Amino acid sequence: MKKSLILIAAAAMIISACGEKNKTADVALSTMQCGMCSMNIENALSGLKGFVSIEIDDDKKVGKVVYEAGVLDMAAIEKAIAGAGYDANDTPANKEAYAKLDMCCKIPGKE
Ligand SMILES: [Cu+2]
Repeated sequence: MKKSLILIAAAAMIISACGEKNKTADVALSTMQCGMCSMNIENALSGLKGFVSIEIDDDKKVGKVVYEAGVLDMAAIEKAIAGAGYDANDTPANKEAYAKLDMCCKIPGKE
């Protein structure tokens, strides 16, 4: 009896630890234009320590990002996306990175 209680407690600890570890957040990607932008953004994040995944809705221009809390935070995620040439929430795109984007990835009418 005592043994099974300990096992249950251990399992509960493992489950809650997993739940705490990964955080999911939406990031507004208002300046992205096409599927290539999604790839650029994914590439920019893939090198970050603590990055788990991002699921980008091209139509809504929103990314659902999963990351390890305590290792990575939203500020670093926004900075990496901005560094790839895209606005991320309220963090504006890096101008030099934006200038290097392919034409299809630029905002129509904005060089
Ligand atoms: Cu694009």
